[in-house]
Amino acid sequence: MLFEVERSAAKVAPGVAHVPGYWSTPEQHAWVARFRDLARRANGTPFSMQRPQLASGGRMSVHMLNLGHYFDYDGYRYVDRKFGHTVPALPGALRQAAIDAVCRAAALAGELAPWAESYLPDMALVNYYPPGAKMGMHQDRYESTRAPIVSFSIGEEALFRIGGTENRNRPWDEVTLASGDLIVFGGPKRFAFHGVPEVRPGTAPEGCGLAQGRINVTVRQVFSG
Ligand SMILES: O=C(O)CCC(=O)C(=O)O
Repeated sequence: MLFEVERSAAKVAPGVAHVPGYWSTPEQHAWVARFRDLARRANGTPFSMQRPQLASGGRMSVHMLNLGHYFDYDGYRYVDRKFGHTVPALPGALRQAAIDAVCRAAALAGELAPWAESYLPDMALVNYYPPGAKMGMHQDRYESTRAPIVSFSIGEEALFRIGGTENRNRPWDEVTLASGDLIVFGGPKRFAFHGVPEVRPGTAPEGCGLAQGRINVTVRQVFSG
């Protein structure tokens, strides 16, 4: 890049806060190692990292690993067990990282403040974007609480798009999510349509643990505590 554009923590929209560089490079590296290990352990179970089959018949281009609860596309609901296997646990450190992240985000977007004291995440979705993968505009609407979605990114830069709650159309806000960035959305944007139309090849920073592609982790509170 010829010019570095300064990126600072900001309120993107009511209920949406972005904190660039929230995780340091060593933290990103450690999380990538942890997610790889969790994915390896889930191999051979119904919860192995997989590209979900959509109702339309196609498969998503993103590979997903569910922790804490499993979002079953066969029924569009969260489950804890399948075929006699239990969903891999949500690591305590990830749960705590998400709680801390909501506090940080609430300082930027006051609409998130009610959750700073009460957020009890119980699920994480680890998304791996191989080169060329993207995610269409969708709502996260199968959780039974209105708790914010906490999203951590590692690896290649992505364009994150967040619009309204009615449909997939404009107007929307766009934010570049770089390695280590945090974005939290809740309050009036909790059920906003959002997606990732573009991941920028070759932008993963050295030392983050990923040579190519991108990991995004969304931490959620599916059930009330
Ligand atoms: O990859 C991202 O930044 C967004 C992921 C997402 O929208 C989701 O997991 O629902």
